[in-house]
Amino acid sequence: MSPISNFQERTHSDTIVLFDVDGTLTPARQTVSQDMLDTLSNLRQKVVIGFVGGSDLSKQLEQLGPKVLDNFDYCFAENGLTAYRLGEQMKSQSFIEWIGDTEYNRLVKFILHYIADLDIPKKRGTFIEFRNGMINVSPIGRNCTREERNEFEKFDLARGIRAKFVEDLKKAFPHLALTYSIGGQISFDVFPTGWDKTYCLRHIKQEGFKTIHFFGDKTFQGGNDYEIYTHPEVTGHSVTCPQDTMAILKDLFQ
Ligand code: M1P
Repeated sequence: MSPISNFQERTHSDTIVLFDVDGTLTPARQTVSQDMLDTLSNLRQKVVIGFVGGSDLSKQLEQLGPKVLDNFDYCFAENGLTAYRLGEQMKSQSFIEWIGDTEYNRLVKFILHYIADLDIPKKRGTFIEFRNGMINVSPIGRNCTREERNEFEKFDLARGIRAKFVEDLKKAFPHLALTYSIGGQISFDVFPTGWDKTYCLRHIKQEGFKTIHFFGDKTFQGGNDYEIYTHPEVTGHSVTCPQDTMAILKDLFQ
């Protein structure tokens, strides 16, 4: 069966529904429930579905399951900088090609020095995660345990460590058109301005969908769902948790 005829078998083949991952399809950095998988599988009979997450694909495989490329029509990791359509990888751009090694090395040097000087209760490992479309910076380090992750989130909420870090980076690199996005619990993403979640819309443009729905939990200004949620071609839905996502889907599509 060709991909196009596959889409045309949906009862509303001109509609696509896109989902954020953390806080929308799953609890933050946790795995998807069977209830949600069943809901998505039923929805896929009616419309085209995709997810658009800030994380890289390896984390989405952990959270959404090993069959993620089969269960979604579109898989957009790193805001769509890594993209799959019906299991086939689509062509995309890369952060390192955009920034170049000279500026990248200056950025890394600043970040690692900054973290070394930070007075925070715990530091673990992997302070910078290098991805295709962005870098992810974590003051505690991505190797922390779940408990340490929750502790850091609370600490950061009270002290604004990440917000200050982002302000200092903006001051140090005013000539780089970079966006800093605090989307999760322990880190922030750094990517070229414009490479937010609206980036994924480039990959679906040629399909000519009449309606594009988006579900996300960080839809407030400054949240990493804000740009796509407020995009003029998108019907945005702000949710509080995966149960809320399922309830709205039921209202809209049942
Ligand atoms: O999807 C939201 C964010 O999830 C993770 O954030 P954290 O580890 O801080 O909870 C990261 O993968 C981040 O890139 C992503 O935006």
